[in-house]
Amino acid sequence: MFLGLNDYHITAMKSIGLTPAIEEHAHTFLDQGFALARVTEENRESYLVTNGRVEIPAEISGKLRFTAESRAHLPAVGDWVIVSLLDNDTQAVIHDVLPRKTLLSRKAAGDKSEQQIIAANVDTIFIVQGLDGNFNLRRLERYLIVAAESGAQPVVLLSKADLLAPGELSTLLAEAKPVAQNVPLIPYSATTGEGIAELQQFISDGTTICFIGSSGVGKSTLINRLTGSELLPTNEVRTDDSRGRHTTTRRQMIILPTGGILIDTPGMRELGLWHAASSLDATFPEIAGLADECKFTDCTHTHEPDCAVQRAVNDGALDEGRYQSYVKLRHEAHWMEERTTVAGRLERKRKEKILSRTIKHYFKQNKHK
Ligand SMILES: Nc1nc2c(ncn2[C@@H]2O[C@H](COP(=O)(O)OP(=O)(O)OP(=O)(O)O)[C@@H](O)[C@H]2O)c(=O)[nH]1
Ligand SMILES: [Mg+2]
Ligand SMILES: [Zn+2]
Repeated sequence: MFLGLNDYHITAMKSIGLTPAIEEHAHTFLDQGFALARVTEENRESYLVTNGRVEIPAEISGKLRFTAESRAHLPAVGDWVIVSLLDNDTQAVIHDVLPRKTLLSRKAAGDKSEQQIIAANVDTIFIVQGLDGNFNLRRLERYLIVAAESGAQPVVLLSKADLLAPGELSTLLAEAKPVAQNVPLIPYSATTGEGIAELQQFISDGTTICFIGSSGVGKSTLINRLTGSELLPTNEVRTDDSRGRHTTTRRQMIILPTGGILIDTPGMRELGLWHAASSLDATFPEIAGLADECKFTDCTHTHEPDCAVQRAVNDGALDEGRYQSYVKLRHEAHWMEERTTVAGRLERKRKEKILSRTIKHYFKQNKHK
């Protein structure tokens, strides 16, 4: 039986990450006979929710669906939700989503300018990258920005260390270190077990950890190893390019009996930036520092004169690959913000107004000719 208000069990709730803030928010609802639960799985429009003891299917109430301003306002894995129970407490209806402490999201795949939530209320993000053909510093930068934007703490896990020849690991680590900056960087092997104890230090009772990374890097394999079971399906990667086969197809929360809450996610083909302008500078601190010395405060570091960033690239003080990556990501982040924020939309409107005035002016002048 699903436990409602009367069976609200604080220890069980804490094991699934309950915080004093959520408890506080939930109080008024609990007084009215609703129950508190956490979303553990999302399948299109249906969900699974738990109270730390039992997991049951749930659907969104008509009102919540109707009043949600966008997809991002609907529940996602990791959300704390207010539910009512039906059918002998075997089915729940979600009425409200409680305020989120952190929110891990990206631009939805495809052409739409829409936010897609990966997970909510995450404390730590395990960014998993393979030390095989998947190793790519430019991709790592992208993941670091998305993680920084979420408000959760990132940790970079480099999987498949067992596949490297002796000496190779130190070379790859030396390359990854300046990209990861202060973010912990842990090489490990799910096959031999090396590095596992080190990454386990980030897992503790009540903390929520979300695993992200390309398909085939070993997210589900690592979760299986941590749970000591074959709970999640895994699949071999293609030998020619180390790519995975998109084995995991949904976001799913796994609660470790030893404490800790893990969220497995499907490997991402593209990780488009949602709002990221503020995390960009945090991920590229050396470039942000140089930018203070550019002549123009809104310098894009691409064509402007007296640009300290371009100067540093020319002098060899700034890595060219990192510079190119920064320019590309900055452009992407600004483009998205112009389309999706109020301030951005106003700015775009202003530009369009100027353009339309210029066009009108041009036609007026030509008419008199
Ligand atoms: N040699 C080696 N192989 C590993 C390691 N970790 C995972 N693998 C293998 O990599 C393959 C892909 O692992 P998965 O766990 O399915 O990868 P995933 O990240 O969950 O992939 P998606 O679910 O598709 O996103 C499997 O064949 C694993 O056995 C490791 O540390 N070393
Ligand atoms: Mg998987
Ligand atoms: Zn500049």
